[in-house]
Amino acid sequence: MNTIDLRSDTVTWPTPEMREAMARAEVGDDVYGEDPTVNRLQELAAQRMGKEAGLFVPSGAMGNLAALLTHCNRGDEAILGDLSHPYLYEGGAMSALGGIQPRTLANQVDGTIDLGEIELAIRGDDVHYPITRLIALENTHNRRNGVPLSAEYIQSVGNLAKQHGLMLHIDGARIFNAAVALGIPASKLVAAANSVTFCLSKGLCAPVGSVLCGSHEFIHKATRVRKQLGGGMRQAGILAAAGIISLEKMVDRLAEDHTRAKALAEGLSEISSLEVPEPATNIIRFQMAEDAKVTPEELTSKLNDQGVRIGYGGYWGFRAVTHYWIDDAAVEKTLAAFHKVLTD
Ligand code: TLP
Repeated sequence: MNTIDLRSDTVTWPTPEMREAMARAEVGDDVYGEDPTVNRLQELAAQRMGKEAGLFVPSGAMGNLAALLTHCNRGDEAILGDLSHPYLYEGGAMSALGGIQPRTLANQVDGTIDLGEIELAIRGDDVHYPITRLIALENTHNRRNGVPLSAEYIQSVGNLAKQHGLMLHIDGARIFNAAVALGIPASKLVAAANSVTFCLSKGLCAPVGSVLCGSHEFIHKATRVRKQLGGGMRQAGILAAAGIISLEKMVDRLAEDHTRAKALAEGLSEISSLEVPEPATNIIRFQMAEDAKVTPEELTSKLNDQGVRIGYGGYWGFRAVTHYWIDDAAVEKTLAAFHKVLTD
């Protein structure tokens, strides 16, 4: 990568090994279930998640939507965080395409939703009410600085869901970042969930794709929903081949991204006009003082001039995300670029 692109881990290019595997991939028509490489990826993904089956989908957004549409009927209510990705950043798809009503509850600083609040939000059996069908959690939590949710917390939400006959879905776009940060297998983190989506195309570097996992019955139904959404792909083994490398070779190294995020955050926090909380995984979110030398727009554009790209979301502040293509030298260069704009 020529620029130091910290806007997201979605910007990651496939590795040379992935490109080679993609070129060599054995393929078939995946709508017929005949692509051996997709089938292998789905099996591998299901194994890693401790679920019966997996379904390769083009994006994390489609994985979440397919899960919600599979679990919920029109008019049902889904409980999810007010800072969750499906609520904030997926174009209102659950309502627009599924007629599902989001019931948002506050995502606390640690990414969790208060258990008591969830319990209160579950509707009783009354014709005035929509039917509460599902609870969705996000791990790691993107808007909450990439914080990982613990296995214990997820288990307690799972217990609550079970007690009330609800489904639990996990948006695990970065579930392996959570697993690596907490030092436990991803399957343990999602054990209480009926379904989980995780992304291959973020820190794991694959060019395209996510996998939705759950029971055989759930995945059978979700496969029809994927088709309805136009997500049934044909010789998708070319993409799945990269995803297999993601799962086999790219998971453990996520620890390096976390270490570099800490180093970058530590360096940035030495700049007095920046307020930078310590990141728990690979996402750093920070704010700049109003009396800083430059405006937020000037900061991003002056960094850009030096070949460093970061995200800026107005009220939400700045975001820098470390990933495979950010090495130690890139961290150093980024810090030097910030100093040039803010302290020189
Ligand atoms: N997140 C993107 C943007 O959409 C904000 C990013 O750059 O972080 N769940 C979570 C928690 C996500 O962070 C994302 C992508 C998705 C789902 C959707 O994945 P894609 O982009 O593959 O549809």
